[in-house]
Amino acid sequence: MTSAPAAEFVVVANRLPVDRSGDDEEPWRRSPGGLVTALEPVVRRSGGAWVGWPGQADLEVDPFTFDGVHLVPVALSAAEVAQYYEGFSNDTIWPLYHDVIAEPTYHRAWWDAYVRVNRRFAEAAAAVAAPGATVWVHDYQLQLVPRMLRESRPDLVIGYFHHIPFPAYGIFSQLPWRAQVLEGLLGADVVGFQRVADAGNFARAVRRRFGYDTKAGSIQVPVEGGGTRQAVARAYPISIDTETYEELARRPDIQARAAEIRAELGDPRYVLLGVDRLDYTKGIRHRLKAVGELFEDGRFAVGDATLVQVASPSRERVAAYMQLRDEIELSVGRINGDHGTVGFTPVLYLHHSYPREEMVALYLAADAMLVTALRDGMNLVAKEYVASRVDGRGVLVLSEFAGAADELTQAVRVNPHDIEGLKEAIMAAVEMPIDEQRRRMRALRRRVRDNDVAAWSRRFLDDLRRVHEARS
Ligand code: GDG
Repeated sequence: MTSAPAAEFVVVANRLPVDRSGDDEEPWRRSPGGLVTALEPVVRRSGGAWVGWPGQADLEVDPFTFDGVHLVPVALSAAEVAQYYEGFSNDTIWPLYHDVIAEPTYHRAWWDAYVRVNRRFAEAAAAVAAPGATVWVHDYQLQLVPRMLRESRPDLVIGYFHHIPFPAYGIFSQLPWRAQVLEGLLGADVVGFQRVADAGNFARAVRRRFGYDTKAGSIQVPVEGGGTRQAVARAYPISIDTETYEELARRPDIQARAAEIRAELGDPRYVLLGVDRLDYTKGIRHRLKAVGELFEDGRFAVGDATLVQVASPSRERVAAYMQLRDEIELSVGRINGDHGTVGFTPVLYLHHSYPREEMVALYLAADAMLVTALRDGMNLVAKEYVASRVDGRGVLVLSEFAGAADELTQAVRVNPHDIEGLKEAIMAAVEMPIDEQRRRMRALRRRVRDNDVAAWSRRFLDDLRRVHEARS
């Protein structure tokens, strides 16, 4: 590996902000996504670096610069992808932290791989960080990195942001390696969460497990040789690049596409929309059940309503995801078989990914957006829908178990487990008078505009600086 320049700001995330393109001339392309949009400008401005996996097993690539950002690839073998990523990250931590909606699998070999890979990320970050640099570690795949970094590089300012929920101690304590994970996270100066409740769960777990003093999110962590160091656990609700969504939604071609989508659907009275990674946390089955029953009960008839469900392919080699896909496809087939006609499809199910332009056209075409997550760190789709409704119309139906519910209080709130309640909420959404739609949408849009992703990263990094300054 060529040696990397010393960076003042380093992002460490499971994935690099680029994907392999398959094109020899330009082998990398920028991967879409909110995190990349938020952090790339900060990394670029500071001449910083981004440490992450390039997304393919056994791909060894030297550090390189892309669009002014120094990228440091961390290679994973096929066995490590299976054990650290698909195994421990996505089949142990993911279900456990989403309140055991699916049963977590505990394998000691997966844990060993997780420790090994976390160490590799920590070493790569330590090698590229300048003296006293700020390192921002992201998400549940890398919970051990903050402590590993602090041990090897006590000079660094270390932040960690947790994108998914942090569960109550009664659930978290199942984890055989709970103490190591808490210690890992406590290596950070600031541990950021989506919701106040997540930060509270973390602080309580630390208190229960280690008996450390935790007051108002400030945790006193003992240091070697005596005394304590402050770590802060606080909520920083993540957001989107609001302006980009507004710009896309104002484009005449995208508005025309939205009209075309409605026409292609056969101009149903109501278009309902779901957009999710195909994941058991998203409540897709509950949503389908509710919509299916509305047809069953005769509250929707032929031509009344079409649910467009985009379910982008995700984690397809993990057994729980294969099973979920089968269940969803069975359910879609049943609803369409029972209630469809030659010219009318009650549920249009799309197991693909789409370009962002098409997503915005879908947002604009939908009378109601159904976000029925059983548990979700934030749910950016809810915010994207709101940002895209430059016409001030449309209704967001939002699960109270999504982090976004804390902020988007003008949405129609649902408990997705309550199928009757969900059906009523869908009917209320499609029948909502325009005036009320506008009133609610105005408040929702203000919220998403005032708290965009740039404000989110600023808030986090300002706090990180403050905590560090208070220490030195
Ligand atoms: C995790 C947490 C937290 C989806 N399908 C397509 C597509 N998407 C985009 C959406 C949105 C993103 O993917 C999904 O973000 P979410 O927040 O809704 O959910 P997760 O992927 O589970 O994300 C979550 C998030 O991290 C950030 O902290 O909010 O709680 O689980 O941006 O638009 N984008 C395109 N085509 C698709 O087919 N272009």
